[in-house]
Amino acid sequence: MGYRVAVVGATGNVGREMLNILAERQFPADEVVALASRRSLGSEVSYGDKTLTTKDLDAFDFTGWDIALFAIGSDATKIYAPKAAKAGCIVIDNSSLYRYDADVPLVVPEVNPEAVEMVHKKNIIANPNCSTAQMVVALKPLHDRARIKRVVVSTYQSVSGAGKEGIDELWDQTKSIYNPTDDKPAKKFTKQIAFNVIPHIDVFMDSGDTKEEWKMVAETKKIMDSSIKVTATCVRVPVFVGHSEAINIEFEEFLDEDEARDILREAPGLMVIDKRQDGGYVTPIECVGDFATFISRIRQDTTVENGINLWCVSDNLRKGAALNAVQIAETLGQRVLKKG
Ligand code: 11C
Repeated sequence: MGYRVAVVGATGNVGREMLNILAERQFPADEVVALASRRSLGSEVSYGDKTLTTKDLDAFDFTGWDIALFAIGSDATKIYAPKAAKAGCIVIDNSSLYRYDADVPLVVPEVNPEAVEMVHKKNIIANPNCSTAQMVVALKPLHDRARIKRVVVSTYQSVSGAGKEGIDELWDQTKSIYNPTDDKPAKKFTKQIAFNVIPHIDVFMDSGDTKEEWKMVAETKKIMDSSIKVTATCVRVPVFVGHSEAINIEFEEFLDEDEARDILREAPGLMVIDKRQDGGYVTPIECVGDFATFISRIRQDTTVENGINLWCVSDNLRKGAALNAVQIAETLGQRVLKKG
């Protein structure tokens, strides 16, 4: 006997990827339902070789459903996630609403799979922000070996992190550059994104950091180790899919670059492509549609006592969102629900 799974927000970029990944990974589902707001009601979405017609989230009764993968904004999640959880359906939530709640585990299965076992406190598990998820997969095996003291990360984040409107804005502005009569002013982003970069993701906080930068700090501490210091600069770049990160890591113990490369090669969820030659590294366009987080440019940072630099790239709609959510569902099945 398998699981009954609801995908909430099934017509969005992340919801569609959740359905693709459930099918690709042959998640043991007896039944899958696609739920959406009334606005997208009746839309068709693919689930493997099947087509599902979306049902009305507002009228849906979660009783008897095992798992709901939520990919709607925090405001709607606030209404529907407690309803599902109360009905006995475990919510795996991609929004930021519950991530910092002490009674809600924040899980990246390669890093802290055991955290799913505290799901029963609220029947909710949170999925981290995309930029955090790929980073902690890379940091964890290195931390286990040499204890990380401090991380300095600069991100290069694709427009799909800002949803369909972000994708459309990059596309429209890029086309309009060649047709000056068809001006496309910035709407979703605060400045022109085509042929530009914008050092601003999410809202500004009193500290001067943006919320995206704050999330990388808070989530890394919750998922991995509260003693790790993280400082981040998050930048939007004109790339459709795939977030990249330049990560500088300081350890308590010395870690040689070759040993770091060997550790990363063996670690779950990672693929090391690191040849010190033209093109011997991964760029975002090459990681689209993949499950792995790619690591390149591993090298010693000799300006500090025990430092390593690396380059980390992943599909933000997959490891950064839908894949991690499905992996949480798999982990939940193995460790908690144990059906079949
Ligand atoms: C971005 N990382 O690239 C964001 C999107 O907290 O889940 C995901 C925001 C979140 O804009």
